[in-house]
Amino acid sequence: MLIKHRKASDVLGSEITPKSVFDDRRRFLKTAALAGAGLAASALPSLPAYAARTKLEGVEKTKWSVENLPENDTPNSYEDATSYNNFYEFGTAKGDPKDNAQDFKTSPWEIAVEGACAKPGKISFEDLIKPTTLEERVYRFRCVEAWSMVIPWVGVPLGEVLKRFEPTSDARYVYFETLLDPEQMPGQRAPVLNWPYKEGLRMDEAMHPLSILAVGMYGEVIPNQNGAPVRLMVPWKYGFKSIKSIVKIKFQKSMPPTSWNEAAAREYGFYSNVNPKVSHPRWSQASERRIGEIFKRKTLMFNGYEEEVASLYEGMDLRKWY
Ligand SMILES: Nc1nc2c(c(=O)[nH]1)N[C@H]1C(S)=C(S)[C@@H](COP(=O)(O)O)O[C@H]1N2
Ligand SMILES: [Mo]
Repeated sequence: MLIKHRKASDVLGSEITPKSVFDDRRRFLKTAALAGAGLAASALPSLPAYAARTKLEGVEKTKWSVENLPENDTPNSYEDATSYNNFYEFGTAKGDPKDNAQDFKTSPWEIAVEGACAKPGKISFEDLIKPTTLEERVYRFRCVEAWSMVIPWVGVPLGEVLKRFEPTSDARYVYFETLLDPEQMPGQRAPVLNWPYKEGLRMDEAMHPLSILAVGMYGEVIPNQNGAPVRLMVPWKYGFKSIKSIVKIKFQKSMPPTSWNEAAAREYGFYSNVNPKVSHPRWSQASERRIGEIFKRKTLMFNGYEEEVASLYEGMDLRKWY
């Protein structure tokens, strides 16, 4: 069994918040919102980022584990990674996903896999993590907004999962889709993006060993605000490619539409490789601020994974294919 619910004795004192405080805070937030009151966050009782944190068992270290990180790449705190998020289905402010996604239902969960493959079907969350070992991989994560984090993800190699469905030679691209459920996802009640959120990869990118389906962070299941129960993680691309709460995967011949490309084609291309030499139309991509640090650092080509992935793009004009 891979999932173990944490025993009360495993939980650090600081993580424990009595249910009554949790309920009070939620009531408090609702009331504050209704009253339109702009109250300081410090006035709120503290609440764990994830009410019932669940440990993942049997997570194997990899060559991308924390031991092998370059010295200047220290993982961000759990608090940073789970309270500063982009997940527009739960609101557009960085603190919204943490506040609004706590009751999001992530179990049972199924992903439909279809399109150009010999064995289309459905895969449950449990099936997804069963035959594969869970791997810990500490990856740099770079948002197009020029901030970054270093996060210990737990995931399964995307390519290994895709192979189970036996993609055919028509499978030149893979398309991903997030859940569409305005009842649970308040952000979807307004046309902020073309819902559901969509993303795509070229087949060789999807099969690359660095691409993972992440099911955990910091050794535990992914908190809702980070894309529970399963989200994509492609560390050499800007963060918006790492689509959250995936319910559909489709193999196809043509280049898939992507939400951000549909929203602003000039700003967000299909490839979205981290590239300090190609500016976003509204800001430079040459530097980034690591969350928790004061000074900016230089952005690395392919987010520092150049050695591993540069060959995928040999001969391509990366200004054209941004
Ligand atoms: N479904 C969905 N996936 C999404 C997003 C989103 O709004 N909806 N935002 C993207 C963006 S812009 C970023 S930077 C990352 C943020 O991931 P994090 O909150 O875990 O840091 O998720 C990406 N995946
Ligand atoms: Mo982003």
